[in-house]
Amino acid sequence: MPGTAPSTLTVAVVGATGAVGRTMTQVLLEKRFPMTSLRLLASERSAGKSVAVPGWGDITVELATPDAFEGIDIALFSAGGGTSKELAPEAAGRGCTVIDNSSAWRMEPGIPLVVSQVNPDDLEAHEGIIANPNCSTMQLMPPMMALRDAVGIERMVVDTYQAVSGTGHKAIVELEEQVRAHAEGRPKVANVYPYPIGFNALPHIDVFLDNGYTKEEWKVVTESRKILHLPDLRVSCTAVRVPVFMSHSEAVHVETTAPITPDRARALFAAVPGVVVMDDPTNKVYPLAEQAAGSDLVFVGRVRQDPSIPDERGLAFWVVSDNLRKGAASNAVEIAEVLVERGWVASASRRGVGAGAGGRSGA
Ligand code: NAP
Ligand code: 3JN
Repeated sequence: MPGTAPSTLTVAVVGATGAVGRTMTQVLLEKRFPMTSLRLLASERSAGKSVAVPGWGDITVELATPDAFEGIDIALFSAGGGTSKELAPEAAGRGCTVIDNSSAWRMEPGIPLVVSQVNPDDLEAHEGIIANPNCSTMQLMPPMMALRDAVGIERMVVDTYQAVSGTGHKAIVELEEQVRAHAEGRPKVANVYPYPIGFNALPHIDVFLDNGYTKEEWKVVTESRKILHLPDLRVSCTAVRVPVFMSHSEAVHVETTAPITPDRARALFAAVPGVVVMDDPTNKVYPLAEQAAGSDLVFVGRVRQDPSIPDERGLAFWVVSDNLRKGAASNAVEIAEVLVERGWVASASRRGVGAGAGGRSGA
């Protein structure tokens, strides 16, 4: 039975001074999220500093400690996996619903891993911690859901072209500096990445695993299976960092169970909320990273048959989305919106869905 949403909501952004945290605050304000109080949390490096928040005045950044979560209804975390591991259970134990943007909890059984328009029903059973997927997984899921539901999917091969903003503000500054250095004939100095990212393509995102894949690539494999409820889906991924500031692009090859034509796929994609099909190559219409930046939409184009798969069961397409918005902050806020709409802000046990009962926003 759904609980009742509190009439006054206190929301916290944890990691509020970072690239993702700042976007989370911006998206909360843009969407007019129904909060009556906004708290900004970070480490001791930023605690005590003041942040100007349009419409809310200057908000003082607080130190993220377990007790800081007393009285907070929803906390959007983007302060790294270590902070999430330590503080998310502390927050949840104090009645706060955590929407975590790190990889710390994504593959934990019982923790919902949710793309707002793909598997929102998975939120109902949450026990205080909800995981937001990796940005590369995120933008793939709405079109893949459409194919799964219409014709079934057997296999997916994804190659990513990822923007430097996925590494945070320091990587944006490094690319800018390397572009300047190139123009001025100076050497390009790499600090953030193992090699210069300027005028380069680095097939190395996150650490290498024993199986030869990077952790970023393996997140796409495992997270896709969990979100789509397809534990046996065959997936391979190559993740590449490219000298783009904003928006990740992906080349996707899918083997479907039943035949599908590109025309039908375009119609299926266009019917998914939050997906826009841009596919008129003769007029040079296809999704571009620069155009997607600042949008919460997922753009799909270059839809064509993959002739390497028989019986019209192969499809190739190109997916682009703003990695800091739909890929991180906007999906987290969309999850919070679903929780409020459905009265699921408190955990299932506090709502009385599980063994427990009672709770601040419980029925
Ligand atoms: P960033 O720009 O470096 O910001 C990190 C933020 O975390 C800052 O606000 C920092 O606060 C805070 N922080 C660091 N250690 C902390 C601690 N011990 N306690 C509290 N706050 C702490 O990084 P970002 O690019 O925003 O990314 C942040 C995290 O979001 C990543 O580590 C990752 O887990 C996640 N992320 C997810 C996606 C995705 O695909 N969904 C994409 C990018 C990032 P100070 O100002 O005090 O240092
Ligand atoms: O590199 C990108 O484009 C996305 C980066 C995501 C990221 C960066 C640092 C740590 C993550 C993530 O969300 O998977 C993490 C992490 O929490 O593992």
